[in-house]
Amino acid sequence: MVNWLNVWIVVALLVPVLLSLRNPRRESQTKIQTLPKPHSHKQTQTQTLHLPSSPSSSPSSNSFFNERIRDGSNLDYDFYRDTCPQAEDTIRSAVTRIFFDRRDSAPAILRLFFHDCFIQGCDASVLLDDSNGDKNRSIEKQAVPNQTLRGFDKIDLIKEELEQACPGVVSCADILAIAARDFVTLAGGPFYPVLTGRRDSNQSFYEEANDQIPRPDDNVTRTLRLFSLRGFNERETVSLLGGHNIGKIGCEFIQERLYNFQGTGQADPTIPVDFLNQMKLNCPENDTILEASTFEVSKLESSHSDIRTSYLQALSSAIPSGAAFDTHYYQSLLKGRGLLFADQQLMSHAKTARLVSAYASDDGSTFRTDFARVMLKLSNLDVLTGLQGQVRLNCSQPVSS
Ligand code: HEM
Ligand SMILES: *[C@@H]1O[C@H](CO)[C@@H](O)[C@H](O)[C@H]1NC(C)=O
Ligand SMILES: *[C@@H]1O[C@H](CO)[C@@H](O)[C@H](O)[C@H]1NC(C)=O
Ligand SMILES: *[C@@H]1O[C@H](CO)[C@@H](O)[C@H](O)[C@H]1NC(C)=O
Ligand SMILES: *[C@@H]1O[C@H](CO)[C@@H](O)[C@H](O)[C@H]1NC(C)=O
Ligand SMILES: *[C@@H]1O[C@H](CO)[C@@H](O)[C@H](O)[C@H]1NC(C)=O
Ligand SMILES: CC(=O)N[C@H]1CO[C@H](CO)[C@@H](O)[C@@H]1O
Repeated sequence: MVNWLNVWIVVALLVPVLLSLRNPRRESQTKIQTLPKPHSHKQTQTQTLHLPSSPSSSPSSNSFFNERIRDGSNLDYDFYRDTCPQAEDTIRSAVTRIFFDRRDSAPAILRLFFHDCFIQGCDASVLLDDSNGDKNRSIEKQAVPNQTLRGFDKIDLIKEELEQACPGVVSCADILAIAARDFVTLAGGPFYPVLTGRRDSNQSFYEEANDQIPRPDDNVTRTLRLFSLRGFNERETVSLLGGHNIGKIGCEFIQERLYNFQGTGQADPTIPVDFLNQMKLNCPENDTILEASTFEVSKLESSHSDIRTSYLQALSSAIPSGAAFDTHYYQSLLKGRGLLFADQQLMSHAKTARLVSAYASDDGSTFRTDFARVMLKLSNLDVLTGLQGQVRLNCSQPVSS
């Protein structure tokens, strides 16, 4: 009884916060409803949350138990307090150990988490190695914009530790959500609370990932549209892209921008000359093509990461300290020095450009506050809870029913 009381106190405290994080603009609400996803009617559930002020009225709704809930109001504070009280500590110490061994794990896991939540919600679908036991079907992690995702082994490592401590209890989706938060914090980013109780999907979503993961050559219109379909407004989108403060970008993602922009055979004319030369030096022409053909020949001994040797370090990662999560991403955009076309596009739309300037113009506190809020919102996106989904034993395999 006491536990349930606690749960409702926490829910009562959190619902107003969560509602305040919701996009108040009607525009994206209507866009959400046109989302061509099989579960699109779940949005009505989210909208009804506006009306009742008492949190206890939402679980009484029928669809509560069947639909993914967009705003995470069905998640719980410290969900594992009885079933695996050490879960969050275990994750934090594993993440800390991994981070000090491989600092580049932080951007890898942050990106993995973004890709997971963006496609059918934070349900660990991106971690699956097959789709419903059908190894012939393509899976999310093979979808084109996904191809260079890394860090799966780190999540497996953490999962193994938790399986030893509390077998079959902690979902891969929760592990990924908490690990992403802990990595962000270690990398110098802001701390934000992560609720728990996510369940894992039993399937992977290849077509959706191919279609809906933003692409590096997307214009700002498409980028904003993809994010608004998930309830993120312009401000939230611009702050979320601040994830590009850390990590590295494979040259293949900017080849076309440097050498054959929109089929012109030329570089993107908006890139400042000195920056263009610097990027070309890091990413020589035809590099990936050459490597790709080598790949065909030496497929057997060459693992995927060996093929892609040329990386352009995001300009931050030269700074080894925790200072990477500052405003340099936005300052680069102001100077026309964004790495991806999609990054720089934020400057070509009045509203997003204003936001970039705003983030770049103080000590970073506006960005950090917004980034914490938007990560909290991302973490709650379309989660499965209760009897939905499952808890995987191995993050790359669904539990067969
Ligand atoms: C318009 C939206 C976005 C596009 C087009 C995009 C695209 C990309 C691309 C092409 C890479 C390079 C991957 C590689 O070379 O292996 C990358 C890296 C990365 N992205 Fe994004 N991304 C977007 C939004 C986001 C968001 C919202 C986040 C997180 C909040 C994020 C986090 C990262 C991180 C941390 C990396 C570095 C990964 C690493 O070092 O392994 N991205 N992104
Ligand atoms: C996968 O494809 C192979 C050959 O294309 C076929 O023999 C096998 O039965 C398929 N497996 C499944 C699970 O569909
Ligand atoms: C996967 O879950 C969905 C509902 O979430 C269910 O309809 C389907 O039968 C499940 N598939 C398998 C193979 O368990
Ligand atoms: C942006 O890209 C979409 C397709 O991805 C295209 O339909 C649209 O015309 C583009 N908008 C601009 C302003 O280039
Ligand atoms: C790159 O490839 C294109 C087309 O194959 C070719 O025309 C060009 O000369 C190559 N550039 C370099 C630097 O090798
Ligand atoms: C999890 O499943 C993968 C196959 O998808 C397998 O390679 C791996 O060894 C399994 N991990 C554990 C801990 O059993
Ligand atoms: C990084 C990567 O694999 N890029 C590929 C994206 O998809 C297009 C079209 O399918 C390929 O041409 C790229 O090589």
